[in-house]
Amino acid sequence: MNRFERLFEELPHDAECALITSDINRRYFTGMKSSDGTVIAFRDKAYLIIDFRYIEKARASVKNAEVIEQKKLYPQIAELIQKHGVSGMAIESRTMTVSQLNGIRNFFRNIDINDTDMLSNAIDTLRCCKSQEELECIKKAQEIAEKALDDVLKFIKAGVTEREIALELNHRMFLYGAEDLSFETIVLSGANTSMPHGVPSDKPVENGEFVLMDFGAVYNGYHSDMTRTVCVGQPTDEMKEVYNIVLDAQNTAIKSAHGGITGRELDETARSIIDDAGYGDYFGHSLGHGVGLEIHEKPNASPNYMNELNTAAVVTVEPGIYIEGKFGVRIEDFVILTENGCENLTKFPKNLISL
Ligand SMILES: [Mn+2]
Repeated sequence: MNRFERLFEELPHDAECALITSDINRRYFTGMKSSDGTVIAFRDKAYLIIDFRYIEKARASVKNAEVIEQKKLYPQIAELIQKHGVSGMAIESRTMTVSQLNGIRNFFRNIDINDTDMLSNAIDTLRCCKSQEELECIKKAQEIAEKALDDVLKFIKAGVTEREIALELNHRMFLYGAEDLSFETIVLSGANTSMPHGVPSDKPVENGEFVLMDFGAVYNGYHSDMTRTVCVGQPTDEMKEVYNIVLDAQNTAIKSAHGGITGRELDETARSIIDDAGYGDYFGHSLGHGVGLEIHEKPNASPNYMNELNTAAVVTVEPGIYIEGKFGVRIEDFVILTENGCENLTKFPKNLISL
């Protein structure tokens, strides 16, 4: 089954037509990256309407949709709607702007526009289940990130700044084949490590400090995400203690992860260990999130996510403890859930490293 067929399996039986307008989902369905274009999918056929800039590439690469060069978008869509004899069209509620929706309502007056979350939810459900092909890209993205970190550990020493370490990581990831960074690389040191999403500064790393690095590479559209916290010189007993609690929480969550566990349950496996150690108030974010064509996507491993995490979902496991003014520790791997457990896609060691 191709992705369009799977989409209509996921949608209610009376859904006749889906208008896919977001860049990410257009790429998901057609396999082609572009900054513009529209997919219109019917139960028996899908079309990609795309402008002159992309038409050559689209005709050569898009296999599961008929490629049409964009002239006047809405009249072209209207023609297809008429050809397929449908009376309703679902839109991507979560990404379409109000202005786009108004435009569509004004033009397609006789078409029933479904502006609920139905289509966005159905696409999310598909994207939660990674194919072998997608997994290969994610693994490659992770390999690139780990190779970069391997190099950068040799570069980290007292006197080097957070920004310099971040630049080195970025440079190495691009060198090893990243098409982009998953997000702006986070490198923090010393007291700055207590800010989960701090921004790298010109602060030099000092002896006896933690260095926290959260980063990822993009390969063929797919993201990776990992965090390691290392020490320059010797950590204090308190630093070691906190590190080991986070590591224990992280390992326990990975051991508990399997297809069918709810996001809340998975979060709780790690959170209870941090709670029991007396650091519950210092773990102020959720355990993890889905990763794929976007760095943050469904499903979530968080206290608010009551749904089951499906088999073949890719999720991060990233507990942390952050003590304001002192230091923070986060350790992040990401895993693919299987029926009986999970496969850890992150191979980089997690023992506390002193550089
Ligand atoms: Mn993450």
